[in-house]
Amino acid sequence: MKAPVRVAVTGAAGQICYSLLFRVANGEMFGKDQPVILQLLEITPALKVLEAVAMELNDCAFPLLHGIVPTDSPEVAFKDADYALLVGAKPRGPGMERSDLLKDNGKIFSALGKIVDKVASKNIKIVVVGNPANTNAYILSKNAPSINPRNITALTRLDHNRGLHQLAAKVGGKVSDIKKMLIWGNHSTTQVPDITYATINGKAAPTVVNDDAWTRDAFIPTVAKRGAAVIAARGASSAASAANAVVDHMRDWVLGTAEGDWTSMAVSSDGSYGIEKGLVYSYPVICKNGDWTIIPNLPVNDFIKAKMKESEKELQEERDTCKDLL
Ligand code: NAX
Repeated sequence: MKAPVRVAVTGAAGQICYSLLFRVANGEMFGKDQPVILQLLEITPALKVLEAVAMELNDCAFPLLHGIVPTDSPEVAFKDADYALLVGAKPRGPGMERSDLLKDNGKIFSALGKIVDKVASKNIKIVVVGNPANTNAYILSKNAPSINPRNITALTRLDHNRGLHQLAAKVGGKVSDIKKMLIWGNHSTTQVPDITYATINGKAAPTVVNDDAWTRDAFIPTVAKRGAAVIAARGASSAASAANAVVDHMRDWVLGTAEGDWTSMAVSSDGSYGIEKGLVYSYPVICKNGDWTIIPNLPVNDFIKAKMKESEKELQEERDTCKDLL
């Protein structure tokens, strides 16, 4: 049996974590031979609910779950953590401007960054889920200078998975027939879902779809605004599908992407595709041996390029709003 890995999870008593934690404890994220210790962080008023989550986790009797540490102390939650799933964030309240949300959540992530820098494993792999996810990851990275920025990512896998479903539904196929879906940019409505390189049973998706107007006017906005559509239908934001995407993101990063496919991850830009270096931007990546590589030199058409720039601009604006936290 392998030694257990320590997984810090924030917002652990919230909606997403109520799906996520059980799947991590069941071996779906790190493999069926990898025990885990869950180090669960919540704010103090949510500790009672967190205790109940811990009780339920224990009552599942997962063989791979070697320990649970529920706490309201970030120092305890991140101590020696090998992985971090950063879900906890403040939701946007009534009358709150996007810039207020940015600043409030930015404060959470700058504080967490300093603590990660101090107490976590130097090889920690982090995925940020709490919104605005890309900019929160950027802020955390700037406040954790001893952690390689390559190890601090943000979640766009839910958008990627939403794209797979929309494309499969359009052609009456299965999601498993599709490879090389792609989300560029920010996890926001400026994201750029792109099927240019996708294949369906090995055939070029744009040729199979044969409907550029659908791709431009239906596919892109439907995927980009799917979060709002779920809120409108459910009265709460996506939870189980977000948890599933976190599992997919981390599993692929740690255990590798499938042969012949890639995935979408928001990672620290190396300047690829003309995007400002250091911004946390969603790219197509392959993962191998616990590391990711951006797919280089894809030919990008002018329509997509313009949209990629818009998303970059939004990320630059978000970053500038939070300058005092960097
Ligand atoms: P919930 O409000 O159900 O849960 C959030 C939890 O975080 C709460 O229990 C709260 O007490 C806790 N929390 C707040 N501040 C904290 C702090 N400083 N330290 C530790 N815990 C803290 O929200 P949920 O539905 O679970 O969503 C969580 C976040 O995910 C939100 O920011 C949401 O916007 C974001 N999402 C991101 C997605 C993505 O694809 N990147 C998709 C789904 C989701 O919208």
